[in-house]
Amino acid sequence: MKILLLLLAAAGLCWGQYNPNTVPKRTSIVHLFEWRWQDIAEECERYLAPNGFGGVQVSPPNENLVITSPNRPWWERYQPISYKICSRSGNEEQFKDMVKRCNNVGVRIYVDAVVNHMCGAAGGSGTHSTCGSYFNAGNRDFPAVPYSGWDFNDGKCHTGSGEIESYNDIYQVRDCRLSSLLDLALEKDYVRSTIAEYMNRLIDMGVAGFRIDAAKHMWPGDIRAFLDKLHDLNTQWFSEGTKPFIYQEVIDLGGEPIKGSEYFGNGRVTEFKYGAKLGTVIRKWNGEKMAYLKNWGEGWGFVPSDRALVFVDNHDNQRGHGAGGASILTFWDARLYKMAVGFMLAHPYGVTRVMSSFRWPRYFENGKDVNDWVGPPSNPDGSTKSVTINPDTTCGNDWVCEHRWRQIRNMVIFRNVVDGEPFSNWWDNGSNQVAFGRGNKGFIIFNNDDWNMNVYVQTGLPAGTYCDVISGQKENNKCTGKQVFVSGDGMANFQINTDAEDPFIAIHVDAKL
Ligand code: AAO
Repeated sequence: MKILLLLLAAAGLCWGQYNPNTVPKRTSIVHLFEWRWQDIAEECERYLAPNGFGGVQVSPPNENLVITSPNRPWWERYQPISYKICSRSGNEEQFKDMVKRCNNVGVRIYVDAVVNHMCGAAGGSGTHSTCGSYFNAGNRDFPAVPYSGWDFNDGKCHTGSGEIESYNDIYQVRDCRLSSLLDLALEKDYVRSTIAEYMNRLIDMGVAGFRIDAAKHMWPGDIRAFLDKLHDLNTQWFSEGTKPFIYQEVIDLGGEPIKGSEYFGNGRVTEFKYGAKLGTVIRKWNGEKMAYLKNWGEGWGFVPSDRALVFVDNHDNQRGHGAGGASILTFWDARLYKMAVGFMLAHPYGVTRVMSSFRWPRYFENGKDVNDWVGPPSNPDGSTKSVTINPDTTCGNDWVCEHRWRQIRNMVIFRNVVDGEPFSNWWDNGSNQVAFGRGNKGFIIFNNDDWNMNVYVQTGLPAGTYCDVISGQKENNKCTGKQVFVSGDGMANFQINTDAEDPFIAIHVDAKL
């Protein structure tokens, strides 16, 4: 008995924070990439809360280098100059207002924490930063933090160039520069404390957790050291003793010595195999079929479900940065993309993140998008354009708002309805027609074959007439889409033509007529 209690106490002391701290029955995160704080605050109130979104991943809020060649790329926000809350998304007052208003309607805010490095070595010197703070990249001088030469890893990296030259050397990956970005010396208590102080300011404002950018480029123990210094969440919105949600960006597609599992002690990790494999399957590349998805999850060599943060695409691999390759599905391939996001949201594996993008003038030369750098929709003075809402609820000003697409939004709701229910009633035709349920709460069926589908399958659902939430939804007890009739034994007939606009159907108990 004593030993059991000791073990339980030890588990309780274990720092890792795997829970997204969402309100009950809200299960998904949306990444509102490059959105302004004011727009996010409004989106929480007018759309995310009413539609059951759990939280928002926001772009890095701290001061960054202003890059004019190319002209204000989205990636300048991954080059910190200081930890002042001051970026193209807004100032500190606007950030605080957003966190408060989102929390007040039960939508959490997760900050993208860029703490592995500062700006690039060739960032120059001056005040060309989003808040006008002076810095000198050449001298490693960032007085607005302050950091100086002592706080960087220059002496520790052993490659000739000072850059990561091989991902097969775990020391280079952690101690050298990623794409020339000045690498912070995270073994120093001063650096750890400075980072923790930045994160604590955000926690005190009401932030619910963090994406740890470039976590693979930091030693797991160094991350642990600054996480250990973090406050519990603000008790205005969270119960006492709640730790921030942590998900670490570790790209592990296999084939490199650094494994995602090394980071489990700190929190969840981004499972990049998920989107890369799902894209391959839905595109039917390499002989893959949806029937093989029967054991999706750990069965495919992914990290354990309770350690995974998953997504179909992210802000990097939707434009050829980072990892995942050509198989990654994005809004540019809308029909297949909706199927992939639908599959992800219906499947119990992992904490799910939905991408919400801006449109850019994608243009391929020799297989590479030469406009992969283009920043958010912006005005001539460089300020980010607001997100306008069209009468049909879609977004204007080149904001794509995938999270507002009916099929995706309704699957976010589906995931909430089936939360906690087991994966059940798998069916497949040995090819690309598959279906599965979530206990007796929801059911989804796909036809990704080149022929029509007409089948009777077991749904596990109570008898009744259900409204398909892909082709429409239940409104005032009427269905604006297809109807599905489930008989007393749980069986139902599904017909999906190969040329259907969206070749999948999803039903759940809250969409029963
Ligand atoms: C920009 C310029 C650079 C310039 C620099 C400094 O583009 O030319 O040197 O400024 O002036 C973003 C942009 C960068 C940008 C940076 C700073 O993506 O282009 O640099 O802001 O402005 C690695 C990291 C991963 C990182 C990813 C992009 O491990 O952490 O690269 N993602 C995060 C953010 C990202 C951000 C940063 C980090 C930096 O999400 O937005 O960068 O804060 C392999 C490795 C991966 C590695 C990739 C790419 O992947 O495994 O760890 O990701 O290479 O280098 C197959 C393999 C797969 C492999 C992949 C690509 O898929 O299976 O393992 O090929 O080779």
